[in-house]
Amino acid sequence: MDQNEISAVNTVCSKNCFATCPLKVYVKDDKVIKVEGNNNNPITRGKICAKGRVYPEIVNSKERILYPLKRTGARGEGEYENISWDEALDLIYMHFEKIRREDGPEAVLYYQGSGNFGVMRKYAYSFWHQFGGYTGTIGDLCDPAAEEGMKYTYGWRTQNSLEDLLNSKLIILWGGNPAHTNIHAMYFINEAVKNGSKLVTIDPRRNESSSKSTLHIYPRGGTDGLLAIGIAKLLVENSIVDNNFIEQYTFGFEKYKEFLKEYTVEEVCRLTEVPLEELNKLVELIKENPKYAMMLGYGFQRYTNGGQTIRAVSLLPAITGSIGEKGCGIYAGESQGTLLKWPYFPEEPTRIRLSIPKGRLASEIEKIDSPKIKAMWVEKANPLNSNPNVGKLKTTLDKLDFIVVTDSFLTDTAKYADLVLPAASFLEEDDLVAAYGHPYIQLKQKTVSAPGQCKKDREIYRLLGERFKLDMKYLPKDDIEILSNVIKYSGLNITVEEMKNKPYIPEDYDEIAFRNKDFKTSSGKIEFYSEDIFKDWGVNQLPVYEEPFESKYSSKEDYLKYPLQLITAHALERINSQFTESKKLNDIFTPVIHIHPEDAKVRNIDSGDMVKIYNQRGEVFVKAKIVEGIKIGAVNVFEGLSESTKVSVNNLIEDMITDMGFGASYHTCLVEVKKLDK
Ligand SMILES: Nc1nc2c(c(=O)[nH]1)N[C@H]1C(S)=C(S)[C@@H](COP(=O)(O)OP(=O)(O)OC[C@H]3O[C@@H](n4cnc5c(=O)[nH]c(N)nc54)[C@H](O)[C@@H]3O)O[C@H]1N2
Ligand SMILES: Nc1nc2c(c(=O)[nH]1)N[C@H]1C(S)=C(S)[C@@H](COP(=O)(O)OP(=O)(O)OC[C@H]3O[C@@H](n4cnc5c(=O)[nH]c(N)nc54)[C@H](O)[C@@H]3O)O[C@H]1N2
Ligand code: SF4
Ligand SMILES: [Mo]
Repeated sequence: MDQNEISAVNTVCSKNCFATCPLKVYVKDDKVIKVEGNNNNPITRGKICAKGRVYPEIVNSKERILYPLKRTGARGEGEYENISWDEALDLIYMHFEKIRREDGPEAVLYYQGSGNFGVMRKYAYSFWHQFGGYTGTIGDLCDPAAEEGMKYTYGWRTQNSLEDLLNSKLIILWGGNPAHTNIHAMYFINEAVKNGSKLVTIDPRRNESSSKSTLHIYPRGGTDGLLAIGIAKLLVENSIVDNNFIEQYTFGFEKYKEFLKEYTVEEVCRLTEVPLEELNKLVELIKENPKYAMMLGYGFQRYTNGGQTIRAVSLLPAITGSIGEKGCGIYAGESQGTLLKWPYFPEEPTRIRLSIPKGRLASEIEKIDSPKIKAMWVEKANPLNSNPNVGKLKTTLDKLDFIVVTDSFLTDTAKYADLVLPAASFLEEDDLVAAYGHPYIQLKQKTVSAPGQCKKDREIYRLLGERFKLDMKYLPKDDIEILSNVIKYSGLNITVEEMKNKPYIPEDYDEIAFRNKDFKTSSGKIEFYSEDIFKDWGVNQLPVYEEPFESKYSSKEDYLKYPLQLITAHALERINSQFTESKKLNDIFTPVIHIHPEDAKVRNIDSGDMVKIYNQRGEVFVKAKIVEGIKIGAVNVFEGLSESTKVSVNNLIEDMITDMGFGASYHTCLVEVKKLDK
């Protein structure tokens, strides 16, 4: 092809985002010049967000790391010299081999984040298994409390198709903000509302998805489990119950009914700070529409009680039999990733120590012994920005002998590394990506060559394997051959060639989740009462409410000093810590703290004032923005802002984990806010 011609390549956005949009990427002279949505997916309908459109700016950015970098300054300073790949591999070999010999392979912590999705992530284990072992993480920063909560209640996580929202007369959006985080779901919600559906939103913030809601409920953060108990009580007391459904398809309802008696509605209203009229309004709406759609976000499971909260909330539709039919059900994300099977695992060594919860990295690295962690490998992650308790994590990481980070940018974490390896971007590789917001599996096609000396993570592992004299030959060198084999091994009825133009949907995909009431719990039913949850996590079989670890009632002394509850919702212009390199996005997005007028007034704060947000763990400086639509006593700063913008909100958050799933409990956090002198 003529080098000056513009070509369009079909690929997919593989960032950690519900949407997983198919993209049309325009390329000229091996450079990405423009990105558009691809029309070939009925859910995404050719639409993409502003982040998708700034990819040319990101992948062509002057800030991209193009060579392996060896640290020359102190950790965190960002002083590096360029070195060759040969030197970089030698350095890794020298450190890792010594550690493996003297301390054992478990002295290396392997840390993989969610910066880029695709089945090729599994390639890493070809190296780590043959290395003889490692220490790995358990749980996740994201939503494992939701995953576990759903598992013990419904057996697994799935949802009706997004199109089916158009059949819902009532949609309850609970602790989610799809206008930012799941734009295609928001489209279907808006269409449903246009057609006359009612929308209820439940969030301590009147969030960006609430504008069309008929009812917005502002619970005190972390009390949603209790709120759900209150609603369940009112449903049961008013006989808004589908007894047939309950009898046939659920387990433990009688015990649950007894359990509801332990709570009074007055207590629910007092602790959740939701007025009884609002509870009644919601119950009235459910009475009118007992079959409704409930969309769960992740914001309300980022608390120490997150798993039980998800159980309490997700049980509500079961009470009115609102499961397994058109226009109803729970939207909790898809689990299509499990359909992609990786055929290339070398034999698993016995010395894999999976023991450090990602959400407690700061505290656990130091505690672990025999052997102690000496080195760390970080890929697709930015823990010094994304993980809780960043201040403590810095101190912890500073004690390690050797840190390797692979990334495209000199992130907060990369600045702590001894060696930074230049990663190819997602537009420079082939892969298969399963979405979690819709059921399609799509092909990510390489659109351009990786610039400079950048390499795909898997190429890095191949080189490393060869340097360690491991057997890397069993993995085909050609990525398309690997993907073809994944497709065959996973039993998908499609070829890589066909996927270039169309997304894949499994033949047995059903747009109605649980149509056959096939709940994969121990009892085969929806479990109001779960024996397994007690056995596996030591929590109550019933969704008992517990105050979050740090709150107005559970840590009264702290509350006197830090009386505001900090929420860190996800921003429209970011995917977690990513996209800070885009000037176009930075121009439209300034870090601020949202604060209620009454909370601002007593602190003498006006919109635009610089304020300090602080607590016992750290401090952060931002501008204030006074907003009516936030609960009194709660403040919000969007998460994921880079330290280079002087906002690292995770300085303020304790590295506590959730009641199940080893999740991070980001929203369990009290702070105070103070106006800064000009
Ligand atoms: N644009 C964009 N899209 C994204 C991401 C991103 O960073 N940016 N990240 C992706 C990832 S990794 C994830 S996990 C998802 C997250 O997707 P969402 O769950 O939709 O997003 P969050 O902002 O975490 O939380 C949603 C809402 O929960 C509210 N909330 C906080 N505490 C409580 C509470 O106690 N009760 C209730 N009822 N609500 C509460 C917050 O105010 C927020 O509006 O989005 C994905 N999509
Ligand atoms: N306060 C607060 N903090 C949060 C949250 C919150 O709600 N509140 N949400 C949390 C959630 S839900 C999540 S999922 C986490 C995510 O946190 P992380 O797992 O850290 O993910 P990202 O910030 O998306 O990306 C991390 C890095 O991956 C790099 N990267 C991208 N693609 C590649 C690649 O192909 N190879 C390599 N080697 N690197 C690549 C990016 O440049 C980026 O620096 O953040 C969490 N942090
Ligand atoms: S970030 Fe999300 S919404 Fe934006 S293009 Fe990527 S997948 Fe689509
Ligand atoms: Mo996430």
